[in-house]
Amino acid sequence: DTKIPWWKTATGYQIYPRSFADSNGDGIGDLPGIISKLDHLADLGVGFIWLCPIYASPMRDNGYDIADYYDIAPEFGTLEDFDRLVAEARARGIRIVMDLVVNHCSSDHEWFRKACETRDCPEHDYFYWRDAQPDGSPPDDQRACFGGSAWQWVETVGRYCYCHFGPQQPDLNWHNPALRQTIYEMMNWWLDRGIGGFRMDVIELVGKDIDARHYYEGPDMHRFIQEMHQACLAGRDVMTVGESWSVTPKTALDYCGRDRAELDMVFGFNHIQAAWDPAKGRFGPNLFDLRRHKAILADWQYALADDGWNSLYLSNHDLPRPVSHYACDGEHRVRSAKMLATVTYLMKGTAFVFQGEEIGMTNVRFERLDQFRDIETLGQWTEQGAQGVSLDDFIAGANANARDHARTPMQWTAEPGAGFSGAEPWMMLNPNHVDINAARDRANPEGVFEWYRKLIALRRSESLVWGGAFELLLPNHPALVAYLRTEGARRMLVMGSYSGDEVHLSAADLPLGDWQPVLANADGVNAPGGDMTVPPYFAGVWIEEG
Ligand code: TEU
Ligand code: CA
Repeated sequence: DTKIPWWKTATGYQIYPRSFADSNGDGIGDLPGIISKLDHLADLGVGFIWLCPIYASPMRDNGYDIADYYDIAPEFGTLEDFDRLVAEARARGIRIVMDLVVNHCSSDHEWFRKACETRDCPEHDYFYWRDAQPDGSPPDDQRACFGGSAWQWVETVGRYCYCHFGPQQPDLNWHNPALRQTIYEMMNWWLDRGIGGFRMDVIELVGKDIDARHYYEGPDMHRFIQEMHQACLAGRDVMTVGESWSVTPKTALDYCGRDRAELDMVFGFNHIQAAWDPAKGRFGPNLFDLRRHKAILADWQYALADDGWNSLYLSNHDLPRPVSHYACDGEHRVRSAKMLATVTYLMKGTAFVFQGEEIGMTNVRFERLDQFRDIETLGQWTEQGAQGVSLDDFIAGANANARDHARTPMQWTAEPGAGFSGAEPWMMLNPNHVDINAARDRANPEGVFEWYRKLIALRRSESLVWGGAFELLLPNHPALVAYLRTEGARRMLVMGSYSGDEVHLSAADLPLGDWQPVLANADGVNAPGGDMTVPPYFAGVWIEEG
């Protein structure tokens, strides 16, 4: 079917540039490093790269604080390197999707510098300013994501400025029409350079009503996204995916329904947040509940069955490593990695693989505060430590969920430096790179990489994957995820076990069919519809030709 847009059958690969490959021995990954690894991605079969921010930035939040939207951070390279990346990737059939961070910029951006000099310049209104209360305190008690008050006092203009994330990430005032036009111009400049689209950072935060303290999915969000679509996206063959921590299956089509002219997809986080303590967020993990997890994912599948489109992911640069988080990162690591990818990426939607996932990289065992680098981890320790949380408890929470896990350097080889860099990396390497690395995994036909390669090929070749209707099976089973994908008379059955023990199924548990095996990460397992003994972390895929 030629009407299917390229990004529906493609698999994306997310790169966190700082931690991917260092070409010049300064301990920091860079664009030439990425170019040198493009064959790894071409072998994997990916159709696009989501590149985390590479713009000029003081890097307080590793690039999610942009000082110049038209330039590349010097430690990452130059615009020439970027153009070369786009061209070299295209030569391998890979598009470059950029991270668009426009809810906020860096306090080093010249807009903010001007805005702080005087109230009487156009840039002053590019930010949200409010007066102090009579006693000098901030307008309200809103806390910033990375700790402290969300309000930063700027003495030169005698006002507080709203900063949702960190004190050096002032929020941009989307209610200023000139600012919006400036952003659209910048987006068009990158699109004209030949990029494949945008991943839009916290797009749910544009259009907020600061005074009503209505931040997420605020009153003007959809109006602004529609305007952006008209100004930049309409008529271009690009893909867009908006990050939204607040979107639910009920509101998803408001962003990506076909009559909306907004975005192609959203990244939702309902299933991630279900495993967090509502008050403590990621640093207060709750027990993982597979029944709840798969119910949420199934709700998303059903909500976007006929309109809109799902994004499918196991991790990203803000989340722990999936084998450690959901399954087993010890004895059954390889099998776990295959199982998680199988049940996630054969749902209906576009798959996003995060760097290192394709070789089954794991969490780190952090022991000391000085091993963390993330502004969120360090800021939250300041905040929670002051509230009486002990360092041991905090480190336990951070070991479960800190963003740092995703950011340890990519493990290419067993050598010192892991083939990532010849120098001391900007953040610690996981010591297990001696065993877990791309060179070793790729040399093994039973490795994780080879499984991902097959799965990604199946996503491209099998119309059941992009077109088949989804139906969750065994919704109440505590250890198995199973579902059907159906298109006409053909069916695909996907099953994965999240258990470290054997699981027994009887004949009535799964539909009987003429099931032909397509993929299995362990041998000797019966076809569905009969008695089955399911080995630990098993994954299987069967197709019935009908
Ligand atoms: O993340 C949004 C975001 O809100 C979180 O990842 C946040 O850490 C979490 O909700 C609270 O625990 C995006 C980017 O993905 C992230 O890397 C940036 O730090 C953030 O926006 C600010 O740009
Ligand atoms: Ca470098």
